Amino acid sequence: MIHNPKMECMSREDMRALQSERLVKVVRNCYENVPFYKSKMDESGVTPDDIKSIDDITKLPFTTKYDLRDEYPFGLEAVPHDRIRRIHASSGTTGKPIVGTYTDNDLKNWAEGVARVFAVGDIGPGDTVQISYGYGLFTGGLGAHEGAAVRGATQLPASVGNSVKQIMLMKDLGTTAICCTPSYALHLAETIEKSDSVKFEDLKLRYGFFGGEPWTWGIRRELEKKFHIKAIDIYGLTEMSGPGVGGECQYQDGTHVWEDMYYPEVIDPETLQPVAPGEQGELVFTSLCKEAMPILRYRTRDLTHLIYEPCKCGRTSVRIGKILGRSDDMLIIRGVNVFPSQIEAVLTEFPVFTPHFLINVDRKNNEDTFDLDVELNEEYFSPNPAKQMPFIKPLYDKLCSVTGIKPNIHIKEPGSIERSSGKSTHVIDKRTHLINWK
Ligand code: DLL
Repeated sequence: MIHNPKMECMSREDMRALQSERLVKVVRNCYENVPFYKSKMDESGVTPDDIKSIDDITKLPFTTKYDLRDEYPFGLEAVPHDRIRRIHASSGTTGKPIVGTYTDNDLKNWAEGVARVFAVGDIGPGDTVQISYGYGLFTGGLGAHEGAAVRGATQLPASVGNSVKQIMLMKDLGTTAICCTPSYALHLAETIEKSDSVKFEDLKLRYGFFGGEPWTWGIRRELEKKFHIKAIDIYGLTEMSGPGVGGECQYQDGTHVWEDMYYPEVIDPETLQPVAPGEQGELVFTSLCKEAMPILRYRTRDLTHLIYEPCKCGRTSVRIGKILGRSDDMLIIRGVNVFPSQIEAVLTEFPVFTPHFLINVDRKNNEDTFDLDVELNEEYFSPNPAKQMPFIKPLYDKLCSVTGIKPNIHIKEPGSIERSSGKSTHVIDKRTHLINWK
């Protein structure tokens, strides 16, 4: 069902008018209340009076992760601090985290965005939503929690970890929807496969709402088949609120963006100009309703494309295609660009392998090395290299043709590649320590 037909099915014309009205307001608010935006706009020679409609958005300067770090913790706050009701933070790999602050209204809008995604699975009273995203500074746990509350569902705040207990609760408490990262869902599926007391047939699961990291169609197929569910992609980022900036509908053909709240653009990361409609580039978001910490033209570093064709579900919003990865995740190996999601897509085409993998990149004798650890499923595994060869060859050929580089493939024992309960790490790049910072 559609949670908010007025907003989700609004005509494009009315949506543009609403976005224009909201953009004009948010830009003025930023200019008048956040010194950071005032100086950025002054530097680029743009004033609030130049922004008359959503079409003027390209006149505005971008905001980057570095700006948020520089303004840590509250430099982007646009309301008196006593109006802040919640603070979250995303864990960066280095340095200070990115802080997200919320007024009452911001929390309400955030929960509304998540509720719209849950409504795709008709989640409501009578449903038990097991929230196996981390609770804490990460937005996944509490974000999904509040969205389930808006839908009137029973919230089961399981958080991450303790997988044996997770599957026991799933069975005993009659969980009907599970929310976690797709990599953790894979791990939960494995835990069930190994369990004597819980079987997939015992579960009442109908839906999975998976996000927080890129995942491929191969993983979707695997999760849907094993759990007997429909797997829905939920997208979001701390800077815009958290999960629920958008989500897939039942047709699973792109992620609907809740455009009344978050305005998406795709730009060429080199020229910073908008790409042609439908072309791949970097996703940029402007928050249209956020009070505590409005953000103008935030460069997400997520690489994707926008889909403008109307969707069969009746929602009129723009959709984003599957996220290829963040530009930060892109590896350059022997001069070739490779995304972990490409490796995952290839690997999941071969049912003899588990979907778990680890890419090891290093530099030896001035040349990049590319080693890929993969696991054969239990029934195919043998420690004898001669017996592994027939499985390696087709995978090797496909990886060479898709990525253009030759990997050294290593077969590992089933279950030996580390599993993650949150966002997964697929890459160890030892070359970074070779960078000369001087
Ligand atoms: O990951 C919010 C979230 C939690 C979304 C749970 C969905 C579910 P951050 O920690 O700030 O927030 O990370 C945001 O994660 O820019 C993407 O790179 C990635 N990401 C989030 N959802 C998806 C998705 C949360 N569905 C960053 N597909 C984003 C691909 C995703 N990547």
